[in-house]
Amino acid sequence: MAYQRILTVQDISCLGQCSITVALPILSACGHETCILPSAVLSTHTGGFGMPHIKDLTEDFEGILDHWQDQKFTFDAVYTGYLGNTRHMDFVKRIFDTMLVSGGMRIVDPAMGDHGKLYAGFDEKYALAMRDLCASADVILPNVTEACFMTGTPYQQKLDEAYVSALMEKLEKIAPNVVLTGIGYREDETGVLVSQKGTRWHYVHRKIPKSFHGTGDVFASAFVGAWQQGKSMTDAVAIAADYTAKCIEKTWKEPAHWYGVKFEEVLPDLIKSLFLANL
Ligand code: PXL
Repeated sequence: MAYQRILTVQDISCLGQCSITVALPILSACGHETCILPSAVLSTHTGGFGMPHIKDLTEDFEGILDHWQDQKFTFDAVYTGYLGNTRHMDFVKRIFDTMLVSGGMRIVDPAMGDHGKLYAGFDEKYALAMRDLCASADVILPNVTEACFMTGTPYQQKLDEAYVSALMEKLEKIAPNVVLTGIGYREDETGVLVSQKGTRWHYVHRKIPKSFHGTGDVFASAFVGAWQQGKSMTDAVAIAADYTAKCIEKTWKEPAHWYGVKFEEVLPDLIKSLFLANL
């Protein structure tokens, strides 16, 4: 088992099953030491609870990073999600440049939008700064909305292969490995289109006709956990996509649980697919 020290940089949404409250348990379940750098503390995520209380933590980054550098801490991988403002990105670049072991992985989920729109509080300037951060990553995990904002592509809800291929071509110019989520060409299908150093493949799975906040974080965390566990990128994508689909299946028939997915009850399945199945 590959026990890795992974740093994840994203917000703490106190309630809402996204960002750090998802990444930490999933990475731990995947068998990794997980360190956190919270970009902000929000009473909830920004997707439907009204205006959350927000405590931005940018001012604390300098002191935290200085202490870590003083202690000579290093990480095997750094995985970023929802950040909140462009100043966080400069700190993330500093971490990429100074705190990764040799050969350590820089993984950026440009979490900033969905369904053709940016999340509340983000604008096109933020999206372009995120493109810049993605350009310093080894792997990026955008959905179609994020890919469109970073590449100046008009958003299209109904996808076809020509549109997706052109979008992927633009993303391949940003980062060497691209994991583009939410790609399906039929009503009942969705999937992940991957470009690993220019070699593309499409992992297709069943689409459940309901979407939830935080599923991008569930997928990205499981992908990072599996990939850092030594799985190939193909297997890590399949494991993460299957796990995310199971989380949605657990949740989608419960209208009261609209704000996130019940990822906890299917953690044993994720652990089995990592350590027991011969994938
Ligand atoms: O990646 C989802 C997410 C994370 N953090 C915050 C959010 C959202 C989605 O809305 O608002 C604060």
